[in-house]
Amino acid sequence: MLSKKVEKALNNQIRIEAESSQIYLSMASWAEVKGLEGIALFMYKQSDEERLHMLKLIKFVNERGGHAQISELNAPKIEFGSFQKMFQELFDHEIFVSNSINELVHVTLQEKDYATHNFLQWYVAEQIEEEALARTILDKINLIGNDKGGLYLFDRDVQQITITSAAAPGPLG
Ligand code: OFO
Repeated sequence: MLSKKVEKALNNQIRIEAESSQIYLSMASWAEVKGLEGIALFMYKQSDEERLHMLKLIKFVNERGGHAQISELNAPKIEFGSFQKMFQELFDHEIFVSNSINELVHVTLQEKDYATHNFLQWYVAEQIEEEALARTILDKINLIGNDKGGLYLFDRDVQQITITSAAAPGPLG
């Protein structure tokens, strides 16, 4: 059984994952309109993954006797300026999500809720991967600078990363 405090913190995380999904969906749409196919594919996939992160939390809360609440979300931005800025935003957002997961883990320890603590380890590991991936992409962006041909190759590279990671087991698998 979840304590009220843990339930509230989990519901807050459900909202954050849902908002993350919307932010990446908006990034995907922006990239698609700009003709950045590989980047769009990558962002659509990130968006799907965040939705799965959200669903996994919803199921957990309900299974543990709580009530997962589906709430109103903040609207994401529509314009991202440049793909460089967009990936920086993705990275910053993942750092924000990691901090939020850490806070949540902290609450479970305060409440001595070891079942939820254990469940959240999957998210802790996932955040390490997502931060690393975002960092790798930012490094590539710094390498290409403002080179047009570089952007073409970068877009294809990101597409390749998306296809490769799609072969790996997903969050519900
Ligand atoms: Fe990338 O954030 Fe979910 O966990």
